[in-house]
Amino acid sequence: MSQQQWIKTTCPYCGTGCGVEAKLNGNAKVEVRGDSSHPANLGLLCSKGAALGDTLSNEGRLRYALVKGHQEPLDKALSYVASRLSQTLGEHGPDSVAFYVSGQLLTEDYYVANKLIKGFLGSANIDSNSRLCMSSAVAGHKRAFGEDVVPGSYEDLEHAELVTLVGSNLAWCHPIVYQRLKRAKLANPKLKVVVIDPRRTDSCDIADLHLAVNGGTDVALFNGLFAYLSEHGKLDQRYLQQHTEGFEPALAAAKQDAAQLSQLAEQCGIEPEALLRFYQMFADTERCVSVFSQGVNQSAQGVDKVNAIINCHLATGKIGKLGASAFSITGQPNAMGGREVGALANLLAGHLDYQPEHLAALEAFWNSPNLARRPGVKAVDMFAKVASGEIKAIWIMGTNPAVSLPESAKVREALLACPLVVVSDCIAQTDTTRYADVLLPAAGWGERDGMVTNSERMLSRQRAFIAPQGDTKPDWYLLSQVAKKMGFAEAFAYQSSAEIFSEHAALSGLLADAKQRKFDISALSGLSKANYDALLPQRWPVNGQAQDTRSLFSDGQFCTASGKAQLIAVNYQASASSCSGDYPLLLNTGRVRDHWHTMTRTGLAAKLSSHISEPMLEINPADAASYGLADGELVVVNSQQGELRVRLKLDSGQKRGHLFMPIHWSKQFSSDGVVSQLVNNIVDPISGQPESKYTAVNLRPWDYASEAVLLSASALSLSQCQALPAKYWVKQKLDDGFIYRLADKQSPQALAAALKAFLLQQGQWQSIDFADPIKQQYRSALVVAGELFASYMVTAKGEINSSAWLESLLQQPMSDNIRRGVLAGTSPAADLGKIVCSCHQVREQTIRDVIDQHDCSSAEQVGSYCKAGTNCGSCVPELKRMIKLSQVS
Ligand SMILES: Nc1nc2c(c(=O)[nH]1)N[C@H]1C(S)=C(S)[C@@H](COP(=O)(O)OP(=O)(O)OC[C@H]3O[C@@H](n4cnc5c(=O)[nH]c(N)nc54)[C@H](O)[C@@H]3O)O[C@H]1N2
Ligand SMILES: Nc1nc2c(c(=O)[nH]1)N[C@H]1C(S)=C(S)[C@@H](COP(=O)(O)OP(=O)(O)OC[C@H]3O[C@@H](n4cnc5c(=O)[nH]c(N)nc54)[C@H](O)[C@@H]3O)O[C@H]1N2
Ligand code: SF4
Ligand SMILES: [Mo]
Repeated sequence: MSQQQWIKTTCPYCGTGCGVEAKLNGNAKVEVRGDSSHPANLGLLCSKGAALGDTLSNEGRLRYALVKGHQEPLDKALSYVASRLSQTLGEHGPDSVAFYVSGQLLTEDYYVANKLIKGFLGSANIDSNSRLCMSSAVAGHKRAFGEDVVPGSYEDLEHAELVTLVGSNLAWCHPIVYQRLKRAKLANPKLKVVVIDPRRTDSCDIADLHLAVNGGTDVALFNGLFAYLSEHGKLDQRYLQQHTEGFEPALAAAKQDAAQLSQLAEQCGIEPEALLRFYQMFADTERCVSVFSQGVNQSAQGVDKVNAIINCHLATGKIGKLGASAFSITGQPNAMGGREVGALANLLAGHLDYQPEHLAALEAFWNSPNLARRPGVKAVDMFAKVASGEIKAIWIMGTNPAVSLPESAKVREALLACPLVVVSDCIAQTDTTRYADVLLPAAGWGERDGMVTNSERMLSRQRAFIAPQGDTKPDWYLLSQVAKKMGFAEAFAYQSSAEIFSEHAALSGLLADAKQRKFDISALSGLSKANYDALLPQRWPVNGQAQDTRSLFSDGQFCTASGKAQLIAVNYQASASSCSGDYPLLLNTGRVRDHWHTMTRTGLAAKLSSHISEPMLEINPADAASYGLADGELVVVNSQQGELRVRLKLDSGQKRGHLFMPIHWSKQFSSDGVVSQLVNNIVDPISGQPESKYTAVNLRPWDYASEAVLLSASALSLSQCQALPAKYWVKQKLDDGFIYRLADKQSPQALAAALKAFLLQQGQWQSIDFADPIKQQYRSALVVAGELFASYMVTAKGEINSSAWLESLLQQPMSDNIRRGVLAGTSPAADLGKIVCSCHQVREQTIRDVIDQHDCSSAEQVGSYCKAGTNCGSCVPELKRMIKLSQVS
């Protein structure tokens, strides 16, 4: 492999599945750019994709295997895993072992994990973090279409005249799909966009209508639409007759929820006129696409929500046509691949089900000695069984459940008590690797090779372009070695991902005639390694028949026994976790623009860490006022599951009574940021997906006395600092070090003394100090040989306005400058504020200055002066808000 050539691969983040080109430059740094030949993104990348090179540092990398904390040769560690798994199986049977896997594994890793546990260990206890993500969509698709099929493709957006985003913040979570939508809207002024989301998100920037619904009310809203369509003669009777079943009971149920528009609107928390306007838009537009994501799936009624949406599309025949589709947009880069290989407890493999004919075919195909014959446990139950001791060995790969599962404190306790916890990861220290008896070094993005499938069923290759570090190996290799050591050498003799993919493709053709299965890529089985390596992105099915894969079900033939789609009778139910006197507020959780999940990768990039540098709790200003709380204050938020401290952010885009907190901060980055410790583990009864968007909570002030900003050239273990009893802290990566934000109950003077004592424990440093006891300001720099090691400023609660001068110290080698900085508490460099445009690193103040100086009235104008917003466009909504603000003031 030549290191200097651009290698085509795929972005490892969201389900958009953008094509990326990467290469090593002369300084051993990885450069990336968008792949203009990839059909998903045509060369565009968002801020996270563009910063991929910055996340490939050696920092914190897991390079070698560890058994009980001691480094071991990989082969020895794998032997240990094999013997402990065999022993557990022998003593306690197949139900005592479990694999918890991830939509970030490649298809080949996923396939081998599923084959090993279901086909050879005899247990179906394999579940994926996709349970927390896509499982309601999977179940909804199966109920409606007979198979888990996303009917549409991104091209639908370019052909639609109404795109409704339901519980999807596309602008931040699928930025390149959002850019496609935005461009489509510019090209076709008839295209209307509706956003259904309790929050006013950046996706509302291009919305013609925003329905700020009460959390959890989508079934009622779509039932109302169904009833409206019926009442106004807008159903497609011919389509219903020829291609569907279940119409009458589904409509009757819908009508029960929708007796009166005014009542319905009140239940949904919106104006009747707005609701009516949406209903009219849907009724009067032929080509409608409803894009839905976690605001739909992550609900105790997630599957019903999915079917309530699909019902409206089926009843109007708005499906299976370019520009007309119900479009579940997947979260992770290979969530779809995981569904193909069946690595969820209730799926088998290759879209086969637990039924005798399918089991027999799979058993023969795998030559399986011990095929699991019934579904295993789903994620939340899996960890409950780990806690109760029924599961005694768990292998976690490519996911961080100590942060991402609901009631995360209980998950941590379960892992602590489990006799065997194996974790494969690329990063040595995560909240989950802490609990590992065996840590296996997994090859990461750039080092591994395989297939992913994006939201629109597009298979794309991830290709390696850097050498693996230390003993790191792809997950399929780790799994195959353990399988061999457990006595299954023949079935796991894989030498390459190409061989595994070929087997997976062949399996997808099993029983192809017996069922109208859409997932069939059997034409790709038997690909040579060279052809696999050269494979161009393509959408399934790939079964040797010429067909247009952009819109499936265009012939009105579905995958059910009758060939007809099913309308499902669903009724709105209030959430099981209701807001009441003790917990009057609804906590919603989700994502921010520049971070990915538990930050193990995006947290390494300074570029991505500045847009939002601290976890925050967003609240409507009127709610904050009624609690007597101010913007920027640290507060305590508590639920029945636990409590944490978080910085309050007033945001008029929040609905009254609703709060929002991001999911990204783990214990590696903060003392209190793990929001899942508050989230209840109520799940959808069909899909088992947790209701991550809905937890009843309460709020109160936190009485702290002092705050600090601490700069350090190297990472510090603040959680170990005994002198900080309250220990609120958050860590942020900078280019040359780290910045910590702290708060404490001690006086500023005591906090300053505690910090100094802690820092002096780290080495023999000379300190330069400033103290103003009247103003309660304390500043200090610790220097050795003219080099800054750490510096901090401490003030009373709420008095820290900026940390810019501290950050600027890192770039100054001269101790005189440092001394001046500490004494003055100001920086020679101006405070430019947070980064707004990550791609071009443009900060807030620069943008404000440009707006003022040039009297800008559009984001394009701002971009022409300072480049902000001119690459991925994700910050354009923020630029527009800044322009609006400047016009008001
Ligand atoms: N930047 C970034 N992008 C990502 C990810 C990331 O970590 N960071 N993760 C990826 C993954 S795995 C996923 S699954 C996707 C998720 O992508 P999205 O689903 O778009 O993201 P979320 O922020 O989880 O939630 C979407 C919206 O649902 C709204 N919502 C909450 N409750 C309700 C409700 O009851 N009804 C309705 N209609 N809306 C509601 C929330 O307010 C939120 O704005 O993002 C992917 N892309
Ligand atoms: N409250 C709340 N909770 C949520 C959500 C929410 O909206 N609200 N969203 C849920 C959703 S949709 C999702 S998808 C989950 C995501 O949650 P997680 O899957 O737990 O989050 P990640 O940080 O993506 O974890 C991936 C881990 O895999 C490691 N890794 C990366 N590449 C590889 C590899 O090639 N091999 C191996 N073995 N490891 C690798 C990373 O270092 C990291 O530790 O969170 C869920 N939890
Ligand atoms: S939209 Fe961004 S994060 Fe998602 S695949 Fe494309 S570049 Fe990666
Ligand atoms: Mo997800």
